[in-house]
Amino acid sequence: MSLNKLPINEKNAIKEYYDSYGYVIVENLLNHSRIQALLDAYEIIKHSKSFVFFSQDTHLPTKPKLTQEGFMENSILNPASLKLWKQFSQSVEECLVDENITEVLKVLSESSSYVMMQNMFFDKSTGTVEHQDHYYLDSEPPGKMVAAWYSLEDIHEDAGCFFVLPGSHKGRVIERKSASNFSDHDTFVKQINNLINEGNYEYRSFPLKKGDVLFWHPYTIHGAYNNRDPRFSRKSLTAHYYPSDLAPLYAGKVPTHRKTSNSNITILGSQKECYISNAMHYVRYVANYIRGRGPDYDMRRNSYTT
Ligand SMILES: O=C(O)CCC(=O)C(=O)O
Ligand SMILES: [Fe+2]
Repeated sequence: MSLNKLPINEKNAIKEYYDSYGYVIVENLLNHSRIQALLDAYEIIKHSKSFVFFSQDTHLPTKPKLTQEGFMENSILNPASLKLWKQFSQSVEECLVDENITEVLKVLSESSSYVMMQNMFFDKSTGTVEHQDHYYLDSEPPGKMVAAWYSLEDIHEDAGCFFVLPGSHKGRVIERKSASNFSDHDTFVKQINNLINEGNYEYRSFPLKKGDVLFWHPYTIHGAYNNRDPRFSRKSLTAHYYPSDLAPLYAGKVPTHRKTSNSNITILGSQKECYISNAMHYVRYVANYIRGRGPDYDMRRNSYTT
């Protein structure tokens, strides 16, 4: 099937497609020089012996482990908050607050300013299990968050493509049972599988081109395939934004924000909180090493197949 990609000036078509299918691809949205600045900064940190980050796929503080081909095995949670790695975090942030992004967000959720609540960086596919983002994070009231998947290179179809299940945003939504922990995550994965079987949804996967951005709804079921050929990386960013007149779902206290170069986007968490959380990755890395502690949950599909 050919991919239905829309140019940024087709605003009505972008909104209609998103509302109908629960996702939309806007082609060539992200500036290639911003991508290059990020990839240059990444090449430096991935070889650094002192780089510790929180791995999004295994939910553990981790050091870079590279494949034979030189790609990092784990995805990075909140790369834009790694303030101890300034060049890298700043270049991630510049991609995620690009003015073209707010142009599309405005069309999709009819607000003029946004808060970015989470972001991720992938070098290769970690084979993300099927899920709805709403279980982990959303706006309050729910359903107004918009997620974005940024292609940082031309993605090969064997690279472990990102996929969505079109129309699944109109079906049932699975809630997290406890606001404060993810203890029912295994049940959630099973419930999502049941929804997929009941709804008989199609899987639509995306070998996107560098600079393309895919936006999706917090109720849309999505995930990523495992890599099928180790020669192919799948360099990508993702971020989740909610309209700034709303609150984040499950927020225990009034959240702090930091400003960005785009006056219409702030990011959850102050500069000081970023430094503290970055330093805590080192503390937890050492503590986990000593105590042999495991993760609270895991996002890799391989962890759920028997
Ligand atoms: O790119 C992936 O593998 C998954 C990303 C994702 O699920 C997200 O950002 O919400
Ligand atoms: Fe997701």
